[in-house]
Amino acid sequence: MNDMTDDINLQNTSAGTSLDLSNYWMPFTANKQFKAAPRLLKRAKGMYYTSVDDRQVIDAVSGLWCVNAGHGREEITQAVTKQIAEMDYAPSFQMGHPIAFEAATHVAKVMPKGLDRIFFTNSGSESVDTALKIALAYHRARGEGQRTRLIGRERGYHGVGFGGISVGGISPNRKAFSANLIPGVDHLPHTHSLEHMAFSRGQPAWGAHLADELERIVALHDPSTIAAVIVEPMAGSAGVLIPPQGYLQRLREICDKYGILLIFDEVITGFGRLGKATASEYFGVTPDLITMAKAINNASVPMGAVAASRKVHDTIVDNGPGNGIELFHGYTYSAHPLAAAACIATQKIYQKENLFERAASMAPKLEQAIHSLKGEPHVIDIRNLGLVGAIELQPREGQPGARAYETFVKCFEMGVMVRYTGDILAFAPPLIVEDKHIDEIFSTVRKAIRSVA
Ligand code: PXG
Ligand code: PLP
Repeated sequence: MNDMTDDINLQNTSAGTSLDLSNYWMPFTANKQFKAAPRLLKRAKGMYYTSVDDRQVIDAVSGLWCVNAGHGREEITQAVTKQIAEMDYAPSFQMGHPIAFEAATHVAKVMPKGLDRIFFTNSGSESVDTALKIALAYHRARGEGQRTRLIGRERGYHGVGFGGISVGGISPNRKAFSANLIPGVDHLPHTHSLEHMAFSRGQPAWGAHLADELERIVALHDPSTIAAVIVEPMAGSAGVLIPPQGYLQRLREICDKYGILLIFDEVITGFGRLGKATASEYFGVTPDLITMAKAINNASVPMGAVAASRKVHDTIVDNGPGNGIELFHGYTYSAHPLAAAACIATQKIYQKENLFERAASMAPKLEQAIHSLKGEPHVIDIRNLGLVGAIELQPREGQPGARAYETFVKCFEMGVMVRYTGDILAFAPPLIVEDKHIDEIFSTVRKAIRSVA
């Protein structure tokens, strides 16, 4: 019996009267700070969470950028319930089940033309490590096994696997593990500049030239050593960094020139966030591999995937042994039946309700609402693209992140759940959002910003 419990009295816990907060070591959370003043949710429907103290909290960030169809969708509940009763689990190594194939077909249908070979994982982090391994396997299969170098970007977030933090560019995520990051990685500069792009609406006009840094990196290492470049087409996690006009096109050109694979990490941008199925479609730039997760099944059951071009897939599979495994990679839960059932139900909702188009049609409303906060205290930038927005606050002297954290807590107390990173508040409401929800979100955020010193 552990007597180091940290009981807190809360109604409506499954235990009845009290909840012990000590055992659960929370991810990416200030555990001590949180447990001293917890923020707990117990229910969700549509645009709203209900907190354990029975307050309605509007979801301004789709959970964690993932519940794109809104909460509590009946069709998904039914599909998962039916599936668990019918077949709870089936292995995916040397065995298959029909709905895995069906889910892959649904996902392939909304990917850019030609990226229709789908490898399932259980998270964005796993998708990233999978895509990096596929890139290495591709070059090896075509007799260029010396192409091992991977290029990421500063301020990139690619999950928390060793591959993902190595190509990622978020310093606190790398620092404690720096001696053990995978070797042979270089980084492009990030594209964010307040000086040149503060208060831009949509894609900033400045910064396409930053893609040319790839030429410098290629010259330094020699193209024959480079396997892949991985970037988020729009960086979400590091604070909503919107690609300059022409930047992604230029990266594609340089990759093509040197035979380098281009990977778009669409874990956040996939499934309608920018108003198209993918950011690739939105920007008109087609990578060789796309990583996805989150909204693939409305985050109802953990699932991720990598979409590979036929060129990449066929090179690996056709060069493999006739009767042997072509790619030594996969997860126990790849294409888990519950995740696959949820994926199919989710994709049907997106299609039936035209949710990607809906995101595009709501984007101007979000743009207008968020930019109306220009001039509020400490606001040094506001940016937006599709159904994504960010407000950057002036950091408090010697206390980076404190001002945004306090604003985030205030918002939650006032009934809006936002996300913050550093001194940046991020917004990404479910694609079912209506005008009145956007008004509710930003009028509350305005009050919260005014109330924080
Ligand atoms: N790539 C990208 C581009 C992501 O945004 C991952 C990979 C990793 O996915 P998993 O499923 O392993 O977490 C992500 C995840 C935030 C926030 O608010 C963003 C993510 C996760 C948690 C919080 O910035 N993105
Ligand atoms: N560790 C051990 C001991 C295992 O047996 C396995 C899978 O069989 C794993 C890790 C990997 O687990 P997963 O396939 O869920 O990623």
